[in-house]
Amino acid sequence: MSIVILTGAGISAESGLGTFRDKDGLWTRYDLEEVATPEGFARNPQLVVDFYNARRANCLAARPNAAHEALARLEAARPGEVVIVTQNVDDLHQRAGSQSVIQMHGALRSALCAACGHRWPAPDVMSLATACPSCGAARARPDVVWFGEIPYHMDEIADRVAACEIFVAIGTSGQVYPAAGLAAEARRAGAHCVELNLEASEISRVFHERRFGPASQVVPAWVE
Ligand code: BJW
Repeated sequence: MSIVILTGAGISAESGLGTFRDKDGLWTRYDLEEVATPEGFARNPQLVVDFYNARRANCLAARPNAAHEALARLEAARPGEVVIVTQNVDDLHQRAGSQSVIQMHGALRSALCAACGHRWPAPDVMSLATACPSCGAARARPDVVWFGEIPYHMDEIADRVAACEIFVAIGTSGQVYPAAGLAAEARRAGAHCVELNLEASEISRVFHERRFGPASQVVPAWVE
């Protein structure tokens, strides 16, 4: 049984990491054009690096919750059958024990050289003066996918979605593409599609089955 699990910010909400579009979400406090676009980074790189340094500090202090842990148990019980495609840049799935995790929007713990594309482990506090270990340029940026950039591993994700029998979306508002289109692709390919979310999302109608409530409750209940 091939199972693809798409996760979004809602799965990490109960670990204390903010979502983006909820009423107290990050995009109510920050202008996404300024902190999550290449143009914003070009205008004010220090603002963007500070934003991600604060997010990284929150992530370091956070712990996986019952939803992350349930997904790790699912994978352990079904070796080779489960892949998590996460939009999240935190590492809570990995810290819960999940091994098959694709981070389509990048990772807070990774730095990217804007000059040569080299990646390396990000320090807890990134600085614009950091030199790339490969080419030496001082063009370090957070290794995250901003609006207008192409998400990572899209070919592998498309293959896994086309081949899956069960597709589950957890804690995502379904407002950001191409992630938001994956459920419809899975359904077209014949998968049974399940939404686990606090409340109905933009794409709820795509799913065969919907369960609403906090991830720490609905995810373990679905897994067990
Ligand atoms: C709970 C809960 C609890 C709360 N329990 N649940 C017009 C139409 C269509 C597309 C476009 C368009 N104009 C532009 C586009 C493209 C654009 C896009 O989609 N824009 C939309 C805003 C319209 N997309 C892009 O630019 C992407 N690239 C692209 O399209 O390239 C072209 C291409 C692609 C593929 C092939 C070829 C070409 C890139 C998108 C990059 C997104 N980046 C961000 C920030 C970077 C990472 C970071 O800083 O963390 O990624 S934006 C932000 O949104 C972040 C997230 O990963 C992403 C998704 O958010 P998510 O996870 O869904 O969070 P929320 O807050 O929206 O929702 C939380 C949900 O949880 C809610 O439903 C709550 O109810 C729920 N919840 N508590 C369970 N306790």
